[in-house]
Amino acid sequence: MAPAEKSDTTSLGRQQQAELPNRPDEWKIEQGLLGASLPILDQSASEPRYVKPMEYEPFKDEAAIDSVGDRNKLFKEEREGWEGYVEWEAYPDKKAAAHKILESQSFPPPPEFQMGPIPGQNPVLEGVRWKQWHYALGGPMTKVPQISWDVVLKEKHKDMLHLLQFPYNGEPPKRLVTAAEVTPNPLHFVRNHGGIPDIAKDEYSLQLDGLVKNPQTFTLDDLMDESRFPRMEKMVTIQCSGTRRIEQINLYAGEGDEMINAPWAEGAIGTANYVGISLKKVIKACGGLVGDGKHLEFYGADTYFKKNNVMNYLVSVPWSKVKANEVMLAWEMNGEPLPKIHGFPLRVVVMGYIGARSVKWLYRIKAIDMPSLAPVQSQEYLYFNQQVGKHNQLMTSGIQIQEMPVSSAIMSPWTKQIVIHNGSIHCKGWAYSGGGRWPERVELSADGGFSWYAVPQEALSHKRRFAWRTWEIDLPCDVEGWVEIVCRCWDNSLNTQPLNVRAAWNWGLHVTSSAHRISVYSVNKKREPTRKRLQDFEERGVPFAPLTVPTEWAVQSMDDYVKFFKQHGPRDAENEYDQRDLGED
Ligand SMILES: Nc1nc2c(c(=O)[nH]1)N[C@H]1C(S)=C(S)[C@@H](COP(=O)(O)O)O[C@H]1N2
Ligand SMILES: [Mo]
Repeated sequence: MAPAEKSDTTSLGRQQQAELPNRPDEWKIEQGLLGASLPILDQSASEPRYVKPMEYEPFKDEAAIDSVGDRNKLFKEEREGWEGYVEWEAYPDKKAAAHKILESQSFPPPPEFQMGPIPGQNPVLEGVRWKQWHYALGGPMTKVPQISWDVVLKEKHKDMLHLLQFPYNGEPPKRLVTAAEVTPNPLHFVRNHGGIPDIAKDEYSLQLDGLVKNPQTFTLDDLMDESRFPRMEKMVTIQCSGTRRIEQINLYAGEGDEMINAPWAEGAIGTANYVGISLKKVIKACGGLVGDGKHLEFYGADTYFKKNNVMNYLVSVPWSKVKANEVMLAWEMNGEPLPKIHGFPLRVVVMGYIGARSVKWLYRIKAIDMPSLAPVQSQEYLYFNQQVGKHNQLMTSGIQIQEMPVSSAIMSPWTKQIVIHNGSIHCKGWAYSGGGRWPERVELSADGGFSWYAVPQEALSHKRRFAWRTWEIDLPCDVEGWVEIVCRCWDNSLNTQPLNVRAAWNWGLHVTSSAHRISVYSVNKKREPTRKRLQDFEERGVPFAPLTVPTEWAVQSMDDYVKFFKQHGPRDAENEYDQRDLGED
């Protein structure tokens, strides 16, 4: 166990409080720009008290760590040809050894990027703790962070925004999110909770057991045998429940996943054509479910860390979803074998559900009688009531997120952008609804959500169950200056989006389904005076930006100024009768 944090609290009399010295960044702290450095103000006792934030104290019990034995043997890779795959679920003793190693030392705390500044670099965050967890376990785990990053560099587009280097989390930049209706593989977002296993296709097999009549093991060739399992090809949108989380973070900090939550923008969503088979057929090939079999638990070969425990990535979906042929085992993505980073050689694609259920590097499916008890299902991806937070977060007070609600986002223009236009602002984006529902209408507002224009049908991409629709619109905007552009979607069940982030805000920072809002500085050239002014800037060779730098030359002559007041009367109103008429007193 880590040593208990020193109780770092100070009880202060009123006089003492007033005499506390300033810090160099006092102004920023006072203004909430460095919330993480702000001491907690405890007013619950008779005298107020400050509680300082936790401080990191490195410690390491070498003897305890050494006592677990040779890590190369203990954590050796489970199967020939499966690099980076350590089986944890079948070996409680191995889990206990890993737990002992992790508990016998401390690791750096997660960086505070929500209530403090977010680094301006790519990768944005490094994932120091996960790297150190892997190095601490030792054996084959040591090489996993480097191998995973090499895969990123090889398989992903050079312009990906790497939100977290390890485990890798990345999304395409806005200009590329909806550049095509089908996301090219190198641009599809990636959400990993651990390293990327490297599995040889010929050594691959999938175990199917638990509450099925005839447990079986299938090779990839078995699964690809069309005489046994009919092929399925489907365009599917996978959306991470963390999509657009940055809007919630910008409003209020929260916890997100226990694994540091990636500050996702609008790119944690992607659409691809998958080829594979329906899991239902594979369950049938095993003689169907028996007993209380109701859920299918998927096992991913990567290693997942949670509260000093080590495990494989496990989640489950209900049989009803499988029975509807909405759960696919896929080996092909957009005409290519699955990229390593997306789960090669086989992944689950659960249509219309949160991305977390679409398990990559699938090696086992177990039929069970209730939703998986594994932490990803029971402790993560919960949608809490807003009063649930750090101190009162019960697993059972959150809704386990499955079907994604209706949502949408504007990819162009960008928030805070100055847009010069001819009376309408061209906007682009995506809209999506989970659970097999689809966007029926996408609407935009240029006045903060008071009046709405519908995207014309011909400017929306094709309508499908389980896929997004991309859209474009010329949004009428006569107004100049700051305007708030808002986007919302109505799905085929006429569900729509809450209008502000607060309405959807939750401690886990999941499912930012509120209408997407951006502020844009509108310069409408259709107005003649504006057109002339801009022409003036151009002729003088002076750029319009930066917006906040005053114009160097007068836009109005002094003659015109005087003329105006002559014509319209002076600035101050005169009394109806002259004061002097009242006399002195
Ligand atoms: N084995 C495994 N499967 C996984 C994950 C993971 O970390 N490990 N992440 C899940 C989450 S949270 C999401 S959103 C999707 C993302 O799929 P992608 O990386 O192919 O875009 O994968 C899911 N499947
Ligand atoms: Mo996710």
